[in-house]
Amino acid sequence: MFDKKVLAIILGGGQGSRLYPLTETRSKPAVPIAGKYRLVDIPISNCINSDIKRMYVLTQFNSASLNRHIKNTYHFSFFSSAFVDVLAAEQTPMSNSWFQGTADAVRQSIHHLKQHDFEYALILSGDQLYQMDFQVLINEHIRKKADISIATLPVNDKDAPGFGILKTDENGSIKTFVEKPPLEELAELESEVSPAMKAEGRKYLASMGIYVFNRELLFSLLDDPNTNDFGKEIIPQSIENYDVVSYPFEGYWTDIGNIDSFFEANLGLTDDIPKFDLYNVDNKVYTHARVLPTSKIHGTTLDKTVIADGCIIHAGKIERSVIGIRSRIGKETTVINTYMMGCDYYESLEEIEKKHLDILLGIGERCFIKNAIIDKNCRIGDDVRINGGPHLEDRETPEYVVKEGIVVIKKGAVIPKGYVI
Ligand code: ADQ
Ligand code: ADP
Repeated sequence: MFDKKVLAIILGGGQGSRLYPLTETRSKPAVPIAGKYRLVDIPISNCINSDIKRMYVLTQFNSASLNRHIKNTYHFSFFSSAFVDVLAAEQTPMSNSWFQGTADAVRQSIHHLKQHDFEYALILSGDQLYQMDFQVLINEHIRKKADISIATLPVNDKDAPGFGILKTDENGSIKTFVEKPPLEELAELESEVSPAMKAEGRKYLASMGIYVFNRELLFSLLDDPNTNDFGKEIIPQSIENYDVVSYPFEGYWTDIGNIDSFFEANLGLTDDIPKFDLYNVDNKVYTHARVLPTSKIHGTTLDKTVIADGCIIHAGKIERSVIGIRSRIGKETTVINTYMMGCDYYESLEEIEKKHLDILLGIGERCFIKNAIIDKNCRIGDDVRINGGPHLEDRETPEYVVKEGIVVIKKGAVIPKGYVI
């Protein structure tokens, strides 16, 4: 059984350019995180844990890996009407353009949404790391008889210009909403926040991009073809005419829409007590259940490191790193501050011999890898040195990209023996 009042719509990504090159060959929801999951597993798991089991994932780019992941992972009973479906930007007789923004993405999928019975549309972003019980949000929306509810979180002045910032009246109704305000407008947007938040300098209420809309209101707002974006148009216009209510949230929440925040969110999982709890049995994060062997580690000093299943590791030292499924790391190699996504498959000895492969999948021997993201299926030869950090300038080659000091090795790249970055 599940909540039949709610239909979830997960905004899976626009161009995905901020996560490039991780989105070069796959859509954003399919980007691997935390060694064994994909980005889309986070909002989907939050929905499942909240008894919401009808979900559409809207994406601009219909990658094979996203479809395979969803198809292989989320099986609901044959007799249930629960589903997770991917809706990719498609050309229909009504429209020949791609999604122009978040609201336009929902508008272009409206014929799919209208086929379902539901009272509330729960609209979620696909690139955030958090755990939230959406039932509490929906119940508050109903209790307050709101037209639209927005989950909100206090942020500091450094982060505020990146969000929709709002102010409420004493009942929590939103009276002011400015999408991405410039620094000089911030003074007028301060809110009363809890003493704990104030002490951290988090005095602006930010929209988390998590919305509840009453069904008919959503459809009527989308009737106006000039409203392409929730943050830029729909929400600022709606606060004039409808009761738009803030749902305050103070748990861990982070946007993982760019390389830097994606990197830190992954490495944050290696902290003693990570802010994002993957070990909570009441709030499981679901993903593809693979039948992989346990990981085998030989002669390696491990510190603050998370290692997924199916790895074969002979490294000398691994520190503050996340090592993904089926990773292979050779002898005397050092890996520091690195997210290695792992591999989709193993290479058999026959294959290696037949194809005369001299650089194998994974990381070779005597390498030094620091401040890097290594996408899936990479081959890094022996004696390679990758030393990421602020001393490196942003640049791109066919094999890798440097963004804000983080070296991102592209999916399937081959880094020759002895190469230095
Ligand atoms: P942003 O995150 O800047 O601000 P946006 O880039 O439009 O907004 O993305 C919202 C979500 O929708 C992301 O998950 C994105 O990948 C996805 N998305 C964007 N365009 C899409 C498209 N055409 N098709 C499918 N998915 C698409 C928004 C709000 C702010 C709020 C922040 C919170 O506008 O008010 O503060 O989210 O992160
Ligand atoms: P996982 O959920 O385990 O990451 P995926 O659904 O991404 O798995 O599938 C792994 C992909 O790798 C599959 O499409 C599989 O066909 C592919 N694959 C398996 N063996 C090989 C190989 N030898 N060469 C290239 N791709 C392979």
